[in-house]
Amino acid sequence: MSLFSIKMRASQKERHISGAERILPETKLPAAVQHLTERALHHSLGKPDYIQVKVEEIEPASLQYYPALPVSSIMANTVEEGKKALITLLEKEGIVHGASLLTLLEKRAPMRGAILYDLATHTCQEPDKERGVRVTYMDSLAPRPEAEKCHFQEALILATKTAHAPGMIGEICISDDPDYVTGYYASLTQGYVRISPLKEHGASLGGRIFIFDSRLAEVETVCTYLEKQPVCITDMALPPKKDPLFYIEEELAQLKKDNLYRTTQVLSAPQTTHVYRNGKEMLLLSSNTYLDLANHPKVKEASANAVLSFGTSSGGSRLTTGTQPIHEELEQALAAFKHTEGALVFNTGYMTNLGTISALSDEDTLVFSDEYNHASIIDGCRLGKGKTVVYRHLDMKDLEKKLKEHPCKKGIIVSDAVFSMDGDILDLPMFVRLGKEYKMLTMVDEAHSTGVLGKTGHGITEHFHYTCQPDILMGTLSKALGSEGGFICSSLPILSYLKNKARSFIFATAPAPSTLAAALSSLHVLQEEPQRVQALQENIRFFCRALHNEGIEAHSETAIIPILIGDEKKAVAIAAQLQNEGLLIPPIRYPTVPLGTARLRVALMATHTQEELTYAAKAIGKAIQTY
Ligand code: WAQ
Ligand code: MG
Repeated sequence: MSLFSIKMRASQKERHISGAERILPETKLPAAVQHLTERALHHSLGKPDYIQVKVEEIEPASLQYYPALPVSSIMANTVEEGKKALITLLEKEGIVHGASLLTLLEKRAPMRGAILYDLATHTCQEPDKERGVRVTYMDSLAPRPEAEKCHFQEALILATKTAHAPGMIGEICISDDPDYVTGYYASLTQGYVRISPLKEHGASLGGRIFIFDSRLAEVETVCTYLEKQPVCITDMALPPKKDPLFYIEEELAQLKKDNLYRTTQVLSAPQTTHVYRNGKEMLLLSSNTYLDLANHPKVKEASANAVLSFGTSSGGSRLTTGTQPIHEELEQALAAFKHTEGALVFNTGYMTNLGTISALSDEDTLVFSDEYNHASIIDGCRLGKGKTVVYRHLDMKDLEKKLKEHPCKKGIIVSDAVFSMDGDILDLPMFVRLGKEYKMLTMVDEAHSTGVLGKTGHGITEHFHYTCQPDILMGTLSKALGSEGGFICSSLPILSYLKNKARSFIFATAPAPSTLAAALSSLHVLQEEPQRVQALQENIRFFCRALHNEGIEAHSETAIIPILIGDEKKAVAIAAQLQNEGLLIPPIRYPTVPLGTARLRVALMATHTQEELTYAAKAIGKAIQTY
């Protein structure tokens, strides 16, 4: 069987980014080339502009096999202690001037290879002083985590090969990775001794010293072995595992450092314009209950009555025992409201998008998705088997360009009707036209347009005077409709398809009757009290004007009025000050919006008064000036 050595090296101009090597049979070569290339392309140091992949055949008979050195660890409290431990290990080897050897590392770094220190003459013998000696042609038979560089395993392979070099006494190693403070001493007599820490966090100091004795072997022999001899390590310890909580805590600490840490906060009182936080009354300016129906007497009564008539749970999936009369009644009402053949209700808006898009996106499908689409759309695309093409936000020219560039057997174009963090509106006529022209299914998420857009709140199709209709209208029951859940309004074949294929529909207990009764009642209220929609639209105009009077840029035709702040920390501080003044407007940050575009996301209700909105605009103006 032929064996090959494969080496990858990625660099950026003068800077080394990453490197790796393997010794593999021919059959594994193509996968390894692909893998190493991918690894080179996705390195935390950035994209390389030069990737070298070198493949050479090696003589199987020349390959030497060694078991990995036995591994042990020394945990020190300080770098000082770590270095002392290292010096003690060197003394056991008969090397008494360990401390001065260590200063050699500082003097010589950075080097790509190692210092070759001769114990007999106390001199450095590496032929290329600037580069040092580089150990190559090594690998292990044991499985390794392929995703990223594992410092420990790569070091153990190198250390085991090096320890078997003729005349070798031992090796000292400190990583040049600023965040990797664990180093080691390795020799045949003492094994691989990990020592942590050997340097301070953030220090770029790193290097290796190979200590050999020229009385036992000539420099040339050592170098030839290190640089040319293929070695395979036969058995290898898995990387020592950290306590699983370590990774959780590390990630949380990072979020806090980046001002991206979030917590939940209790609001007591129903979701309406005034709520209580920590016993203090606050004006709620960020709720999605745009028509203030979650606390409407009729809606509450309908929900309570549903509990009394049908109990507290639907008790099963819609396809087994979970369909009650209210499920079908609501679906009929939604279909009538959106002028479609039918409707299908899901437990949440998130599950609606997740289940619908993933069900429609099979291997042959391309999904074209606006870059600012809601996370539930993005996750639906990720879960689907098809590929996703992202087009620029609301840019129908870019969408058309991408439709041309990516011909496909089947396709879906999906967009929010009103974008949840920007409040801007889709150009539906153009969107539907492109869908027809390119034979794509069109899907529009009406989470923030139902009850908000159109003279009577029917949403985006009413907004565009019923001149066009996408194939699939998705919506939520949890926003203007004051309840909880999501729905699809569409044609009967599409709905039957979803009933059979959308896993978030099939494998979930159907929403409770009380939830659906609330939504159904909200739909009735919306139709009986269209003035709510007009009041909301008037509030939107009024509040944008009030903000302008405070010198704040704000435009919106929807209930969502973003006030751009930019910096995450600043957005958090401004929101905190507003909270002190009795205004509840949480800051919206990455990953909900792109980094550096943190914002206050004001969401209005039909029932906010003009006095309240004037007060809020003034307080926002003042807070922005303070920070
Ligand atoms: N041959 C000789 N020297 C090398 C080589 C090589 N193939 N690769 C790196 N060096 C030298 C070079 O001077 C680097 O600056 C230095 O070693 C450190 O290299 O058990 O990550 O790749 O968890 O940063 C130790 C793991 C990790 C301890 C070592 O080394 C553990 C590490 P790095
Ligand atoms: Mg390194």
